[in-house]
Amino acid sequence: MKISIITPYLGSETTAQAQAFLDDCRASVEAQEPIGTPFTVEHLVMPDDISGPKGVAAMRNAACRKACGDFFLFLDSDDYLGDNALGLAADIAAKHPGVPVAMEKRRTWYKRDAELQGNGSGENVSRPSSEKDPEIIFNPCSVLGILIPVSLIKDEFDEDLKYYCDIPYLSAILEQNAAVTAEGAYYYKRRHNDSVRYPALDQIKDKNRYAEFELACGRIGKKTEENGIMLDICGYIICKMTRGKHPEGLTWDKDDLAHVAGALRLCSEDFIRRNYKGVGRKILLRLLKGKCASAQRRAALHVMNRKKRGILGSPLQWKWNIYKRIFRKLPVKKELFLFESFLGKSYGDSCRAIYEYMSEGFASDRTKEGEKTTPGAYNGTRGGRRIQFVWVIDNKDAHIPGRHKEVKPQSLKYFYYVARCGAWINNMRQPAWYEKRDGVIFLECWHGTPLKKLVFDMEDVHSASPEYKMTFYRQSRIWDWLVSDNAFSTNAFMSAFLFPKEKILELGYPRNDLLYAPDKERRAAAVKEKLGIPADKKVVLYAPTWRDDDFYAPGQYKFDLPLDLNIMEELKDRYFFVLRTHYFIADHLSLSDAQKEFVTDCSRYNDIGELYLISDVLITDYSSVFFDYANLRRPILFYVYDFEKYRDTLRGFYFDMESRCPGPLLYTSREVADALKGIETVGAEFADKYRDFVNDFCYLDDGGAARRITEAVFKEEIS
Ligand code: C2G
Repeated sequence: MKISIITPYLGSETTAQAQAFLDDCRASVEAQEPIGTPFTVEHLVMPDDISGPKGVAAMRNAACRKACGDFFLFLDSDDYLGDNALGLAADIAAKHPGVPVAMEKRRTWYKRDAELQGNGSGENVSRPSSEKDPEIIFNPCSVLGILIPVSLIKDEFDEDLKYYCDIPYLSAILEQNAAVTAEGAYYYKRRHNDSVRYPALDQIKDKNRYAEFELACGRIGKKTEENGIMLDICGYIICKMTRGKHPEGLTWDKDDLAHVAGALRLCSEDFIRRNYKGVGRKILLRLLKGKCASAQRRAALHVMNRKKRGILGSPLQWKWNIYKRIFRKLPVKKELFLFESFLGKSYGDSCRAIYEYMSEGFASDRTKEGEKTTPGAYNGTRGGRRIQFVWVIDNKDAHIPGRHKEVKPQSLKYFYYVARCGAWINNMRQPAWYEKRDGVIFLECWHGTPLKKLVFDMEDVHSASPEYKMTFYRQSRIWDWLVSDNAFSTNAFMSAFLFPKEKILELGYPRNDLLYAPDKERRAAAVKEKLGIPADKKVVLYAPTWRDDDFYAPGQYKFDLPLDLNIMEELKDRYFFVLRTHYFIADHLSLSDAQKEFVTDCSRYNDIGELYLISDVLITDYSSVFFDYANLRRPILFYVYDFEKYRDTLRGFYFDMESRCPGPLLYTSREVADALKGIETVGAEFADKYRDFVNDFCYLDDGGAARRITEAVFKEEIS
């Protein structure tokens, strides 16, 4: 048996990601071995013309003309085969001569290694139905992953069809013989997480898509109901219409709906009643009778119910409605400055430093009332009105000084201030629904120099929101300014956020001003006392980052303390441990009474900057905390128990940790304890690397970043 595998490689697929996808595709073919029935394989990868792309159909036709196998198998360049897929399919084909053999299809976000080693997503989507997750859009009548005997192939692909050339092609084959399934033979259909630079065909916004769909469906033969084609078409329509919004980000209009209804022309009412029930049946029947608007209303109601919102909506949706219909109609208050740090979980980070720098200016107002002045601080009005400060905060330990208002995240007041503020100073992404109004300045401080790859530099996205590249892209387009701590971060932000250099303020991190404060010793002593840490103990701060693939829901990540406290206990005469989980971590650490004698949990502590001040040693992993901490020139240990997985699967790094980190990479709690015992030796051993590291990453921090940023952004604005 000779199998010709046909892979078009489109002209648009020029990105490194497309190449990586193709490498996976090729590797998956090379890994195929016969199980019982012997076979040979020719893999025909047909690159499209970059200067004048001809499209999938033309590339497939060109490859088919060259192919000399007895079977064709169409495999897209962004997909791959599971292990033994071909062997299993060939065995079935040998038992059923002249019959097409369909592999089971799985959709995945991940590359081959991750998927096949069990870190993937792999949902089976061989047959769509209204009950299935509507996010899974199935290609109707897809030729992919079907071992087709060449004797069944009559026509070429229609090169005028850009998206749906498979429909008439495959229906002509299946009309002769329905396919049998090769169970356990997987065809992995890979989802594209970068729809900005490398959209899959089903992510392309094209107003003509549904007209072509109708046209392609019009070319299928009469026996469509018997061989699964109509099931595919109907399933596809239900999936598309019950996605919640228009699947390609456009809006459903009358024409689209009429085309979708037109695609059902060869389908009978009886067929729909036999195969569908519930909402799927209702939508299809309405379309069949030409009641397109009614079908769409039914689909929208289904989406609303699925989200458990009901007709009236959730409380959050109500607030959002008031925001949209009332608050946003009120004029922008240019003098209203909104501050938010880590989603309102803390009064800290660069937003705090900028606020304190700005608000101290008002201390000079207070002199008139006999209070103390802070000289050199910022003072002002915007749009002729005195600046008002509002903090988004939900942390009982946050004691925000100065004249300001506080609002809780997601409260009605929050929506009010978000709608009306004239400046928003944030260190994370704003909500996806926020639309910036004229005259508003959005200052994005961000939250760290990146070691781990971010957004568009990440290959696969393993976190709870796999579509986060697109969302991030949309959100970051409204940022007027983005703060960067060093030239390295600037470059990373340009490639990771696709962000323009002109809008990046490479002026140091305001949050690190604290580490240069003249009274930092006094502040550290006060914090130590507040936390009840014995003054005679050295303090170790353990601050790891989060793991993308270990979550309950978006923004709610799991955490099992990897540091063995039984081993750390050996060091309790010398050290006191401060544990600090990342703000995404939902799990709470539980400490026994005995452990509380040498450990404290400061995960909810307001500002990690103050914890840097009190600690003598930092233990971290891949978190950006060490870039900031290095400003203190104190020892840093890297406890990287899952180094290879983090580097090769979860994220990847911007530089080689082994050669550039200013401290040792340690893999077990025992190694950490030993390093702590000999911390002086560590210091001496890493002195040169530490110096280079500080020169590369901390050279802008000097205690004056908040002033520089405030002046760069607001000097012209504020009088
Ligand atoms: N942080 C913290 N406690 C931790 C870890 C982090 O308070 N245990 C705070 C620090 O201010 C840190 C910031 O959160 O700088 C960002 O945390 P990261 O671990 O670096 O991870 P992430 O939030 O994914 O940010 O470009 C910055 C990062 O690399 C991405």
